[in-house]
Amino acid sequence: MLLRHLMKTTHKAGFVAIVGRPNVGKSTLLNALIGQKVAITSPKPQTTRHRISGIVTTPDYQLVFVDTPGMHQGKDLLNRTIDKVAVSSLKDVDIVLFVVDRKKTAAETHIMSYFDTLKIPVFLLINKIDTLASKHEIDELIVSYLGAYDFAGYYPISAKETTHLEQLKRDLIKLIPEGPQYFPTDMKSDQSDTMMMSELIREKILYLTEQEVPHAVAVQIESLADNPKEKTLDVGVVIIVERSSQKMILIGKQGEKIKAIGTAARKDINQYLNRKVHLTLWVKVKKDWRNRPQDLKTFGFGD
Ligand SMILES: Nc1nc2c(ncn2[C@@H]2O[C@H](COP(=O)(O)OP(=O)(O)OP(=O)(O)O)[C@@H](O)[C@H]2O)c(=O)[nH]1
Ligand SMILES: [Mg+2]
Repeated sequence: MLLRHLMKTTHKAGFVAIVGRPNVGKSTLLNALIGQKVAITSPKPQTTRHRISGIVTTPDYQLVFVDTPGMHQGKDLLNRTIDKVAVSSLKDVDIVLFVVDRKKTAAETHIMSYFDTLKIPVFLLINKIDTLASKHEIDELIVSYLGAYDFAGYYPISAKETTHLEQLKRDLIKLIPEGPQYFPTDMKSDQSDTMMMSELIREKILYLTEQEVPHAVAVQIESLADNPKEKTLDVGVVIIVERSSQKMILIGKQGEKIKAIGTAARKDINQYLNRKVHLTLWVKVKKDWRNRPQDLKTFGFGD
């Protein structure tokens, strides 16, 4: 009787890394698994730049999902620094989810080479199955990965439509070890409110600008102040770009672009913080910041 009671109360805890090429849907998957938006997503590659954990807590277990930047062997220092973040996330986790959205190519093979030294289960997740026409297409995709790595499981999913995610979660819970609850029950993410604010602003820039501009941007929250008179949180934001031509694009004709970015970001931040915010956006040029180690450090990149 006592033994049964003890067995029933055994608590499990595990860390699960989400890795893959840019734009395959890793952050969309993270949000779907957590059940709320903890990471920004966009149709443009290289959306995620930092490791972000999302946390699922129940009385019986805690699953910590670690979203990572898409791995893609980029050339500039920022991208190389970001790639290292993804690779280092493979250490210190219990399970890896390798997300793909197409048949195996050299890019996927390169990522799989990092799995060779791992002694933990790696699941292959075939995402975006809502865009595939038939089961036959899904099978063909899986077949292209057979023999490339000894995956612990194959999961056709749709992060966008949350297809087959419950099955995936159930299997993860089976594999994670016994362990304590590492994070408080109500904590959904390890990202601070300030970080999330700057990410939401960057998300709007990803949606509202084109070509190299979104990737040349860093967003920094410079000041936060309660405004009791207006009952708002006043937020001063600096958007850093690499060239004055990018600054002009970001501001737009008669400031239209920056205004649209501010309006869209304000709406999301209001909702996220559940309070009214007032954003003041400044655009500054910092030449070639993506290749300057000191600037990267200042903007919080690296491990
Ligand atoms: N149709 C469909 N689209 C999806 C699915 N999952 C993600 N997407 C879309 O794919 C795009 C990229 O999604 P993200 O979640 O930002 O991708 P990511 O892998 O985190 O990208 P990086 O952070 O750049 O590495 C977005 O437009 C998503 O809406 C899916 O299951 N089906
Ligand atoms: Mg992402």
